[in-house]
Amino acid sequence: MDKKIYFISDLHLGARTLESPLETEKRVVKWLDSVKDSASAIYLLGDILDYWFEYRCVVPRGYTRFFGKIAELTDNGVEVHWFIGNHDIWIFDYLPNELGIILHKKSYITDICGKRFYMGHGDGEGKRPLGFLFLRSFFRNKLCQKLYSAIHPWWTVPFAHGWSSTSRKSAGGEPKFANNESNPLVEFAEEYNQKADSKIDYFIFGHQHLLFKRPLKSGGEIILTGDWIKLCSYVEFDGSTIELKQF
Ligand SMILES: [Mn+2]
Repeated sequence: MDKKIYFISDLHLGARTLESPLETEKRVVKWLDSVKDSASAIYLLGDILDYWFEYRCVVPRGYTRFFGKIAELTDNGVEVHWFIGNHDIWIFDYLPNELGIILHKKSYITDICGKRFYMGHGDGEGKRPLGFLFLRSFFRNKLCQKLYSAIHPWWTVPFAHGWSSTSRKSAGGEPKFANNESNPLVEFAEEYNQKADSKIDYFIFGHQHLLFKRPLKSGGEIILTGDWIKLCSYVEFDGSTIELKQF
């Protein structure tokens, strides 16, 4: 393979808790610019936007530079896959049609250059607190989404941004893990490869805002993609080796 595959997650663009949301967006765009010629595909592994809700006829403001750059890449034949996270859940048909992205609502297994990948945001696997599971199914419920969309954005948008900032510190947000404690995603991957007939070579997840690559006892490796709040990290696969990098 003469081109490369890239993975990033947890940009949380537009988050009120970012020091400068615009600077983060510009930095991401710079990174996209730096990889656009070498990339055959880019996997956005969720929580790319801190909050987003597509109504049938209108969409939220912001993210102009980022969206423009993604559209430029897909127009030039780069495959861009976008996995919804637990913040950018409500992407429906607008972003796929407008930006030419391939939308994934759940984790996805695929073979690239003879390696088997299991990738997703990471909020759908492993042991999670009950409160988180309840909110996850509530947020993903079609009827709840319909009802929510009937409320004027005047009320919902400020609420959602407030919720998103506070939830990062509680059960609804990203779990906090130290690198060495037992990690539900690592446990999930271990168990999966123990039982699987065709083992996964690389499990790749975001969500935890950790950046690491670890061999599994049951075979294969697990990679966490970090974030763009502190780490500005990404994962690069050139067809034979996989590397963690920072921009
Ligand atoms: Mn997340």
